[in-house]
Amino acid sequence: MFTCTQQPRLLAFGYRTLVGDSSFFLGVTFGLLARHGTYESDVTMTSGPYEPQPEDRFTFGLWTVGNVGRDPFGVEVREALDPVDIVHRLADIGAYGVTLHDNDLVPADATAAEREVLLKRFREALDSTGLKVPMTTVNLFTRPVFKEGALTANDPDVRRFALAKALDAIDLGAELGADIFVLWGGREGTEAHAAKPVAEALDRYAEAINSMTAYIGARGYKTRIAIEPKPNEPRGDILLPTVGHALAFIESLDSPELVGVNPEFAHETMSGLSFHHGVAQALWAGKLFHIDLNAQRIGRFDQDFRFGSEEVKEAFYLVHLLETSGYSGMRHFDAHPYRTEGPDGVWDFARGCIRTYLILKEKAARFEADADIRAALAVARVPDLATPTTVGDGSAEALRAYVKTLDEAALGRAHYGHEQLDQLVTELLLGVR
Ligand code: GLT
Ligand code: MN
Ligand code: MN
Repeated sequence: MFTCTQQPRLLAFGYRTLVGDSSFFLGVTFGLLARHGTYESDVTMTSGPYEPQPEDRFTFGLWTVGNVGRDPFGVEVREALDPVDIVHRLADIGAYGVTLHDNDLVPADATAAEREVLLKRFREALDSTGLKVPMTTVNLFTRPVFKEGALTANDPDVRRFALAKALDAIDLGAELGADIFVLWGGREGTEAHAAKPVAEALDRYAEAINSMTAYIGARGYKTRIAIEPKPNEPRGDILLPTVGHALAFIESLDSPELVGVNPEFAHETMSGLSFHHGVAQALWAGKLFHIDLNAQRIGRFDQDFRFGSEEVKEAFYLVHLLETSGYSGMRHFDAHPYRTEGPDGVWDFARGCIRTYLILKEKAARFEADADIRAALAVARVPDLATPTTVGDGSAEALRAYVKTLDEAALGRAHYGHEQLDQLVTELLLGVR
């Protein structure tokens, strides 16, 4: 049983932000304060192999555990949480850090003085818990001004407004020590296709990101930008819909080295794609700057479920990939508790994300150590994939001469043992190996 006692704290003013389908509202009036907040967290830390360590790099967005359960058909079902409380509760469950949109912490209409008060009390919570802010992002989707687009809106004034907001958010991230700035273009798209010529919109998207990287350079920040692809929702179609689209787009930018991707499990799965394939290609390109972990079934709305709660085999391959590839970035959960949950369920959800990751990490280690699986991998000729294809001096002639010695029919009769290999993986995941 862990008990966390918080210091009395000052909430500077009524504080509302809207993030996608989440809403944080702390109804405390400016100057009023007086909440002697003491809470007893009922977090029971699991002893055993599934306890997070700082080096596991588990992070959560303020908008994830803070999600109040609103959906397109129903209102909030949970009380909004104070970001300071979230920091303490995340520390209790062993998270490494917390992430945020600009307006999760600082309401858009806050004065400079109010911004400072909010930042100060948030920083105090970070200092007292040791939690880090490795990533921040910008909300370019909630407010009416962005209904036709933000960085790719047809109206240049809307684009200017969005770009200035993004630059302010980059400043906020730098102040909090974040070195990753996520750009999720939820409103960059259209329903009425005649209204959005894609090539021009991509020109404007590139122009905006070039302005951001120029700004980062001019300010001397260590910030790198991570584009988060999504195929649809809230727009009918969103620009840069998949990891592949984003990777190709990045190469057209002025400073491609400063821009990578933030793939999300749910978003690639919505497109019917294998998430771990997309992540593997991002790693291969040196572009996996950050990752959003959650769960999703193909063909559904963006479900943002607890990590590993759906598509568990895909989740396993993803964890195996991250743990064997040398990826040293954050394991960021961008998921929501089910709408059925009250305050305690939120933390069951958060602990579940971490626990499932660690269980799958253990499965990944077992996969590596399992002699039968190693033998099956050899039958599948996996080690031979590392052998270069070219032969001799690499010329076409050397290749043709070599191929003359081959027996095509024999190659066509080869046995790869995929059924056995996949059954072994399935049994590993089902807990009988
Ligand atoms: C929003 C979206 C997420 C993005 C967040 C970053 S906002 O909640 O659904 O996938 O990662 O802007
Ligand atoms: Mn996301
Ligand atoms: Mn999502």
